[in-house]
Amino acid sequence: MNLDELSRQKYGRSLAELDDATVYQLLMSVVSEKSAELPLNAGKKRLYYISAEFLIGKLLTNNLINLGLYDEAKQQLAEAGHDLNKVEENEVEPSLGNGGLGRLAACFIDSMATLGLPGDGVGLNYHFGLFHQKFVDNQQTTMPDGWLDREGWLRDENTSFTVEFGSFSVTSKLFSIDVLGYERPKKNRLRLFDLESIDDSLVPDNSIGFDKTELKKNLTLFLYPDDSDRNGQLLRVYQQYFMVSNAAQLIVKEAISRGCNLHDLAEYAVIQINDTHPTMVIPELIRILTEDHDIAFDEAVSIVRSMVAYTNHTILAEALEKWPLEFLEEVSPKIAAIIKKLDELTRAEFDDPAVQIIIDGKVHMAHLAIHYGYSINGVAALHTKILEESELKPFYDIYPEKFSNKTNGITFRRWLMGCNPELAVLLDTLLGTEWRHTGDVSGLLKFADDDEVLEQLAAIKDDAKQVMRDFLKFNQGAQVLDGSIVDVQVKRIHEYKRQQMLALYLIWKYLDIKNGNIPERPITVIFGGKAAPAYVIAQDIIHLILTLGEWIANDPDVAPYLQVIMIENYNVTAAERIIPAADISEQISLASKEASGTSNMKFMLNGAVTLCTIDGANVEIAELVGDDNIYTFGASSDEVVKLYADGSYNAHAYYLKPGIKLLVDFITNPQFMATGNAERLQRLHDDLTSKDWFMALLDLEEYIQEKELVYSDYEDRKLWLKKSLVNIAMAGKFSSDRTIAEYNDEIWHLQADK
Ligand code: GLS
Repeated sequence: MNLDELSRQKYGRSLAELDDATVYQLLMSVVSEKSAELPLNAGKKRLYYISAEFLIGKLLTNNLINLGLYDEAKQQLAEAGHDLNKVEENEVEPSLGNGGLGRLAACFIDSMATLGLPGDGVGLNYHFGLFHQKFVDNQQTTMPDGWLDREGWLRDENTSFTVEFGSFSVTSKLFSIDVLGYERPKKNRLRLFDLESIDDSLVPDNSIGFDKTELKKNLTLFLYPDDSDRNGQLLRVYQQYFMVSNAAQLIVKEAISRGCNLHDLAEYAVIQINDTHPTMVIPELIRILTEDHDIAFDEAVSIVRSMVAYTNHTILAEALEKWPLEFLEEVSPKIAAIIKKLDELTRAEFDDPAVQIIIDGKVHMAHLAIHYGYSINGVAALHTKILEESELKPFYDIYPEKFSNKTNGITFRRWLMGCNPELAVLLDTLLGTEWRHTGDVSGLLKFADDDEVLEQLAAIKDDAKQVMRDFLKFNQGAQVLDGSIVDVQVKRIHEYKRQQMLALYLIWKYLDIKNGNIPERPITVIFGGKAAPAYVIAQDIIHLILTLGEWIANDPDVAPYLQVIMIENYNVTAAERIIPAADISEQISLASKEASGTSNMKFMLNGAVTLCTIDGANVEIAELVGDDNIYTFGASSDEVVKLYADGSYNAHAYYLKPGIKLLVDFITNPQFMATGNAERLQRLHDDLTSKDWFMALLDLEEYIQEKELVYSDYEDRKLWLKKSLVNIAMAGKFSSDRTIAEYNDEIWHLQADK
């Protein structure tokens, strides 16, 4: 690849003469052409990973890495005076996901391609994504995220299917994005279904409101459209059926083209459903086999049952979907009829009311997936244990052999090689380049007492902090304090993740500094994340954080030592700039509630030290790094489960503790309130003092203590750098290549292509 020559051919100018936007176009066309030439991973059996979300992030750097062109491109650009990071600013990030669930799907398709496993991601091509977050008056506002206009990776597959709903039908249109494996000669795809009759003009420029009843025009406008009313809920069911009907038709068509007679469909295809959103693929496949291919109902059920596997990603009731049967009857009477038949079959077999599919007129999607799939897995050891022993115990008692754990992972291509190239190069120097293929970075451990290596790690962290500073400055004009410790909590805003607990700590710290206790060094606390538009308290939490940030910035006694930055529109791109710079990784969910978490893994791999509750994959991180290299606090998952079971948590009693009351009441202190939105702050205060469903006050005192310990340990430079090194060295387990190899060995049984 000679970029200068290509530039001259294409634009009649040298590479040095191009502006960054044109350099981006040039690189993008080089990468697209190379990937278009790659054949697909082939094999008799293919995997279809169906997911409502794929949070894939920008693709240029990732694809350059996977094609083995990254170093070359970077060097040629540098010689011509260009910086790849700057060039990349011209790429728009696809808006196809929300949080960890969607990012996991993206890591998984990357790992599938890297392992040469024949399989594709299948989802929807949302025109305006989730939403674009903007802060106005210290509050979240939501705008359509019109990413498609400037996107260049989508390819039209010239494939369409008809999807029949109860009272009308629509035609789909299939697009795909190439998914490249790391230094692999073959590829997979992300297949994204769109709607022929989609109408972007339903969406105004500056709002995410639109006519939810115009189904022929709106099905692929937004991911997770507001479902606080009936029309919104119905729309979600329409979307889901649209997604899985297309997926099922695609699967059957492709299997037939590879020689399948449909009686043997399970030898040709396996489906992993990512959470419950794609569950209707089960009745839809049964429908296609019986209605279009004359296969008897019982046989169709047993075929489908041997090819669908389900991953559970949460125990939060709100996310375990239960749709009123009448909705399904409206969306697709045929699917509703099949679900009723399946429900009768399980009723005949099992007496326990808790395991039925239709309960009080509602269809429990997870129950459908467990009965009529062959595998169910949780996403971290603790989460799977909770599923087996409590949340899904009645199912585990029936089908113990269907249950397994698959601890999540992250792709090291994006979360190390791409976002932290300096660290990757240091690992190459110390360990050789094998780790790039195996994910095994444990060899680093032997340098734990090597001062030179520790100083190299420190220098890499400093450089990453500079990249972060530039990003925050460019993105939102934020000025990070010089020489500060960087303490980060980035993830969807949700009460169970307890951003409000970190906010209460910040109030404590603010008051402590006001009392004259000046920290050893400045502290920068960074938040990032979106709140669902219908989730009022989550938006109140954002408001508290932003108001607090402003309050502190305006107080000259405190501002030099403490700052709070909330990243606007947190996304994959922001994560890539922030995570390598972090010193402290905040993983402070209420124990039992975070199924796994994956930012914990990304931070660890980039040398941050974790401050956490014993929840999700934190448990496995703690086991790997040992007590000296992690900070844990708070009630255990068993204790929390018990508090919920006996209803004995009393938020008000905790609030009345003097040390806590002072902090919580700060939220409604008249001067503070006057700088923000009184209604929001009052509501949050009331919630914390009377309900506090996710028990932020329960762990607050211990959290404050542990944070102080973390900050003081940070001052022991050598000790801290060693902790950081151990974290990097032990992160190998969390490569998504390991996770996907486990899925394949234990669930999918695909033959890897050469
Ligand atoms: C989630 C969980 O909340 C995360 O803990 C988990 O890491 C992720 C991927 O398994 O799935 N479940 C969910 O509904 N959204 C998530 O991010």
